[in-house]
Amino acid sequence: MSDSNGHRRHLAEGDPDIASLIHSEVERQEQGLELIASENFVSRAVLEAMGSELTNKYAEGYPRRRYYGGCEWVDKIEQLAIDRALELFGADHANVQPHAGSQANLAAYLAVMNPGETLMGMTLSHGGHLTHGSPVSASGRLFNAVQYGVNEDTGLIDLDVVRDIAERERPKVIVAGGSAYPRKIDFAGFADVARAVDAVLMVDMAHFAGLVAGGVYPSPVPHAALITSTTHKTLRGPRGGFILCREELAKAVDKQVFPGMQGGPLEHVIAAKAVGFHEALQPAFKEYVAQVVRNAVAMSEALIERGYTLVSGGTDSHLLLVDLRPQELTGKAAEEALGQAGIHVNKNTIPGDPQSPFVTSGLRIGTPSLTTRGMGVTEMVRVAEFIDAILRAMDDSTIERVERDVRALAADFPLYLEPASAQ
Ligand code: DSN
Repeated sequence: MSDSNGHRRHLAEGDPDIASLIHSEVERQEQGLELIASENFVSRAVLEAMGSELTNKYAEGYPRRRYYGGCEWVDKIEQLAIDRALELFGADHANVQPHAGSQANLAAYLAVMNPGETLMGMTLSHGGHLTHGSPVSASGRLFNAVQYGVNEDTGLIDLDVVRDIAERERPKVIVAGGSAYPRKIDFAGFADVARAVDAVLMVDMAHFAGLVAGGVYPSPVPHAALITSTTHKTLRGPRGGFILCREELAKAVDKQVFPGMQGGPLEHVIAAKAVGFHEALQPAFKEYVAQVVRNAVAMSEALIERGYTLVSGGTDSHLLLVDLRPQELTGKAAEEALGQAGIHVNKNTIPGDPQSPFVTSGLRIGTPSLTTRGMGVTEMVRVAEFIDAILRAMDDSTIERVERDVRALAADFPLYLEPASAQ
């Protein structure tokens, strides 16, 4: 089999244990159906850049302003990543060094506010993110975190409520964006609220960055002074983060990433980010993200037809959130049963969830990964049928039957285990 292991023969010889475990994980990805909304499958080009010798290089500082010698090539690589990020999103300034989204968020906050000042973000249980002020994250410990949520009846952000909270709390930073909000966010409306209370608007576009890049989701760039993101979700680059900002914040952002938050940048990952940005600049990427959204809508409709309730009634992005309360199921039980059949989703709290975050009443389902494999609307309807069959029966024989169907469908859309020359 000419699979990814064929590209890792040194690892197979030097450390067969790790090589074999990686191979098993590649097989899991290949043979299952990946519906975790924050995941995707990178190209071999991204994998090669990430696995390159650039990992050997220390390059603290920024292109042409480093604290180490020998940075002439990594300077060019990092500059290309910056230039491509700017071309893709049209911002004034980009910092491509954050190791992940959490570091990007903390650095962005610290660029415009001090510990103890007020940070306002969407609560995790309503679709926000840990780093938007959750008490268990550094963002909730360093800052005076206040939270807004969605309307529990509609599942939608109510900007009048956001404005009321902002007027009462007078936050220094307002964060828009989240990890389980299926609808488009009104960035212009958030900017109005921020302006009214003299706050800085920051948009965390990690989940929908690819959709923004491909023009199927509104861009926050005209509205937010600070934008943070990861590169590995809908954007389909390597695991990592980046920050975009207006020119007047450029110095502060760079200073808070390095030396504020991090030491040596991961230049191998930055090279892979550059490759991912390059891929996202190609016309085919626009078609890809348009299909991601069509697939999410198709999956929503197929689930609604089968009697499921979706938070906000559907989606206009890459993800949907199923409220399992009418089925009297928990997210935990559903995630486990689907996982046994090779359908990978994650349990997720829904607005007003009576269950704990370890149990939950919801499932978050995303279409970026299956769309990367080339699946379309027809396959989404089949996957909805698989999900429905399992959630209705929740028994071993149904799980075994669906697992066979899952494997057959996955085999029709090969990923990494085909000959390298075919990709
Ligand atoms: N943990 C990611 C997600 O799954 O949405 C966000 O960082």
